[in-house]
Parts: sequence; C-alpha cells; structure tokens
Amino acid sequence: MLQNNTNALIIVDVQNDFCEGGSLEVQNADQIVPIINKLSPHFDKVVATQDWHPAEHRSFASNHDDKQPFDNIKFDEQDQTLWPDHCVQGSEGAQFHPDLDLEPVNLIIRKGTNVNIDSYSAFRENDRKTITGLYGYLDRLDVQHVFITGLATDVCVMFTALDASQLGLDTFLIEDATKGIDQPEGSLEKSMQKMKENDVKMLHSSDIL
Ligand code: VGL
Ligand code: ZN
Repeated sequence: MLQNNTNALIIVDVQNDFCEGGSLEVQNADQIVPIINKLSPHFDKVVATQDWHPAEHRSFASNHDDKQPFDNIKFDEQDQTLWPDHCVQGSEGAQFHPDLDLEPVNLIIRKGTNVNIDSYSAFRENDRKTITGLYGYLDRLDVQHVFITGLATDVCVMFTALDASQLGLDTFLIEDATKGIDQPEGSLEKSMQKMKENDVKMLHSSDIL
C-alpha cells in the first residue's frame, strides 16, 4: 500500500497576508486558489505550510530602528530581506485564504516561529540547520515526487523547491499555481532560472488535471 503513496502536493503559504489586501500582498495571488483546490484531490498526500511569526520577529522591518520593508541587512552574516509585518501568530493575516480547501490537507507545517531565524523553505529554516520534520514525514511515507504550489514563487516556493530537489525528491513546480513578489524586479525570473538549474521541472496544472 505504501509504495503507491508516492505523490505529494505541497501548498506553500496561501495565507491572507500574501493575498489580496494583505500586508505582503503578492499580485494575483488569489488566482491560484481555485487551481490548487482542483489539484489537491489528485495527490496521495497534501501538505500545507503556514508562515507563523511571533510579533517580535527579526525579519520584520518594524522591529529594527531606521529600517524599511524590503531593505536588506545581515543576520549572523547571512543576507536578510526585511519584510512588512506579516503572518503574525493567531492573526487574521496568518489564516489560510478563506477559499483554500483544507479538507484534503493531511499535514500543516508552521514555520518562522523562532523570533531570530527566518524560515522560507518548508524543509529547513534559514540558518540551514534547523529542520521542520517535513522530509522525515515524506520519506517515511515513501513519497518520491513532490509538486509545489503557493506563494511566493521567488521566496518560500523557490527555497522549498530547491531543498526538495537537493534532498533527492523528484521535484515539480506547477507554474500556474504559484505567484511571485518580484521585488526587486527580476527576482521572479531569476528564481525560475535557479529552480530549473537545480533540476526542478516545470509543469502546468493542465498536465495533471
Ligand atoms: C514569504 C517573505 C517572508 C513567502 C514569507 O511565503 O514567500 N515571503 N515570509
Ligand atoms: Zn515570513
């Protein structure tokens, strides 16, 4: 039975703050929700991630003196973009988009909960050491193919796809089920390039539906 459970859909951060009217709105984000809802029933396992920050999170520009959202600073020698406050634990902005169908979701991974570490990938925090446990879950279930959707293409989706590929999972990005921030301009294109260079295969939802 387990051998057949080889496909997983990963839905990255489809939360109010990244959707229309949210504090870190991704353009046209709402368009991906009905596509993801159609895709979910086709997978053996469905995993959703939820960005889930304490209000004092170090990635928020508001928690630094004289910094603006989208400024770049160093955290422990690593580049860090500062963001508007978003996905604060328990807030409306942290909830999943109201139209996202959660019924087929088997596992929800919350990330970014450590006040000092940002966490883009669904697999590992940005210190690149602290794991979320997602790989253990997928590996134990014999999942070999992961299909990635959600927000934002050039941030959390890209880091999730790169880690999945590096972990040896056969990794696909469902292009019309993801949208990017593209700030600075060009980062969306660069992220697509980087994923392709790292063996992430590009698909359209119509290839599955
Ligand atoms: C994200 C910026 C900050 C994302 C999360 O989900 O892509 N982007 N936190
Ligand atoms: Zn975040």
